[in-house]
Amino acid sequence: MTMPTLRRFLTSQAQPALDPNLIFLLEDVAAACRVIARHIRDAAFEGNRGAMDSTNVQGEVQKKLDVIADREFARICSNSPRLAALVSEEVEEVTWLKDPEEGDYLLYYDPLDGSSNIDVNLTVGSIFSICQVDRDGNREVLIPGNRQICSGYAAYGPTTMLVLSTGQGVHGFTSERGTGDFRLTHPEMTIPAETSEFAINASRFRLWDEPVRRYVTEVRAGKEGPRKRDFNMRWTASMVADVHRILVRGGIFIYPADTDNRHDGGKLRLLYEANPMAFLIEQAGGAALDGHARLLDLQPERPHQRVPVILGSKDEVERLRDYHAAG
Ligand code: P6P
Repeated sequence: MTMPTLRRFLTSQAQPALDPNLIFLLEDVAAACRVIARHIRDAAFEGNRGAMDSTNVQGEVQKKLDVIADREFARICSNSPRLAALVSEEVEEVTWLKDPEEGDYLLYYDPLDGSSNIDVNLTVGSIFSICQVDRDGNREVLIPGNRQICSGYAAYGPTTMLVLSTGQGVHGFTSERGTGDFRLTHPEMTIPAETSEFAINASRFRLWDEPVRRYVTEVRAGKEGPRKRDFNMRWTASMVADVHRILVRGGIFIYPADTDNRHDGGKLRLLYEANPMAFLIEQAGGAALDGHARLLDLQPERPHQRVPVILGSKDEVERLRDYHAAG
């Protein structure tokens, strides 16, 4: 079958067969993403554009669709067999669904990432990560990214895509008109080691440390500069869209610590943004660091902990790592 459905793909994985309960959970995540895509599409007709008069645990003003997306994730996934807890960007506390047993799953998610793009009709996404309970009764959710079982994202753009990895490469599925089924359209997504495209919010130049300023100054200098080739810049203010572009054609994504966000640890959240994206990037042959260390090796200290993020094409990520090491 050339474009198997998500279920056919997951059940026919040649590598060690996936736990049926993980397949059930991934199908529930996919269902939640399909429902969220419909809410986004119909938001203008259902009075769901714009902001709530509330803020989330991050201190960010919540969009109506942030709240709806979080509610749909919880509603659709909570009955998944062997799912023990939910960790959501929109909810301060961990939601325990059952007494954890060894092998149960933990679902971490950013239900609607980049939601500031919603009202201007640009691509947004949902990001998810799945880990496992390592022993009966262990209510620990602060698990390093190198123990993720699976991660992925939905991209709500010109098409609705689901991109995920269960540790056997990265694969992209597109929701087809009519049934809404996710069908395999982007098998084995890989990232070239070399790239000439970088993604960073350049308006923050004055806030960056010297290694990042050096890197961006050099790539902006183009072929007349030390890199001896021209670079292109993209910044969508939607991590899902920027990471998807990198998985499709390469690139480097940089959200560094800076003088404005350093006291928070950075901008992006470790458990449900950095770790799931880092898992995908590494599975696709790229690299993902906090500037010095491998993101997947960081020991989380808080559920909503923030970290610096540098990820994408290996040659560029390692160059920026070397600049950080040189200070
Ligand atoms: P800035 C969206 O709010 C987000 O968490 C990521 O999706 C995105 O990469 C980043 O923040 C955008 O940050 O500083 O450009 O608004």
